Formats: sequence, C-alpha cells, structure tokens
Amino acid sequence: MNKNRQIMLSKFLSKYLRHEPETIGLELREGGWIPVAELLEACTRQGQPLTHLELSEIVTTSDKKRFAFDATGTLIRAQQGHSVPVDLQLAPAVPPAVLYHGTVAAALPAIWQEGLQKMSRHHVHLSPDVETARRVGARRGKPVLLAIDAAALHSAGSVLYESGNGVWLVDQVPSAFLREL
Ligand code: HQG
Repeated sequence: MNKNRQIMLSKFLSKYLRHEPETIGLELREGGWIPVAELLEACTRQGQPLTHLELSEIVTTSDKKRFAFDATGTLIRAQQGHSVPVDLQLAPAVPPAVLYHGTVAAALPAIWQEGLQKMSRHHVHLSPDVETARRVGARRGKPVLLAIDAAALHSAGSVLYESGNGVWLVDQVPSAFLREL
C-alpha cells in the first residue's frame, strides 16, 4: 500500500476507533475493542473499503503503533488517544526514571501554574525519549521540551500506565516534577 493511502486510512481509523465509533454504527466493547469483521463492514458502508490484509499492514507498520489486535486477532482497538469514554484496562506500571513531554512556549505559563493537565484527552501523554517528545511538541509549533521526574512522581503515589505503543499515561503532572530542557 502506498504511504498516502496508509496515512489516510490511519486517520480514518483513528477517527472511528478513538472518537466517534457510533457515527458509523460501531460500539466499542470493554477495553475499547471492536470485532475486526464489524470494522471492515463499517468501512465498506462508509465508502472506504479496505481488506483484512491492508488493516494488518496498518496495524504493524503504523509509525506509532496506534492500533492493536487482541491475542486472537479477531478484535482491534486504538492503543490510546480516545476521546470517547473507554477503560483500556491497562495495568499500572513502574516508569523509567525520566520521561519527556513536548509542548510549545505558549502553554508554559499555565503548565508552570497548574502542571501538565490532560486537557481534552483521558490522560497526560508522556514520551519515553526526547526525540518522540520533540515530534509531539512540533505538531503545535516550535517544540519546548520538559523532562518529568517520573521516579519521584511514581514514588509520590501517582499511577502511571504504559500503553501498548510506548506512550506513558498519567492523570496529571504537578509542576514540581517538571524541568525545562
Ligand atoms: C498542553 C499524538 C495549558 C500540552 C501525539 C499539549 C501524542 C497544557 C496540549 C498524543 C497544560 C494538549 C498526545 C496546561 C498540558 N495548560 N496547556 N496545564 N497541560 N498542556 O494533543 O501531549 O497522533 O491533547 O503540552 O503524538 O500534545 O493522536 O496532547 O500541547 O502522542 O496518535 O496541551 O497525541 O498522538 O494536546 O499529544 P494533546 P499531546 P496521535
């Protein structure tokens, strides 16, 4: 599949697996899962038919591993980034000592005041490395990088989760645990 079709389908799938499944007649099951067969039928109904093989290709080659099949291969879900209520049933995990967050200068005054907040998502998203954080920040302008003392945050009682694609999720990060790079 060519790159453009891959990006287009990845955006299409993100929209319906994370944000508005009901608009194409889908209902996320427990854990955010949807039967693959139902998804493929819905795509066809939407005038966006794709084959099982193409879906597998997107799941395995998506740069950020946005989607995952379950162990049986019959269910699919977005790994994170939902705006619909969903319990991804992730297990709390011990984070690496330092995590990173890419943002932009305009957000800093509020961040220093109230810490990192989840805004319209279910969690604050943290990156395992500087490069990833830089890419996330660059979506909004010139990236500003923050390092998070994740070990201290975890010791202080915050619950962190690692989504299947290496993104770390947490409710919020008070500014005491942040440092600008
Ligand atoms: C900022 C993409 C004001 C925060 C990416 C960010 C990521 C505050 C923006 C994933 C704030 C929220 C998530 C506060 C945080 N006051 N601004 N207190 N606290 N912010 O998109 O982390 O393509 O919801 O710095 O690659 O940018 O969807 O979060 O700039 O992994 O797979 O508010 O989304 O992945 O923006 O990005 P977002 P994010 P996907």
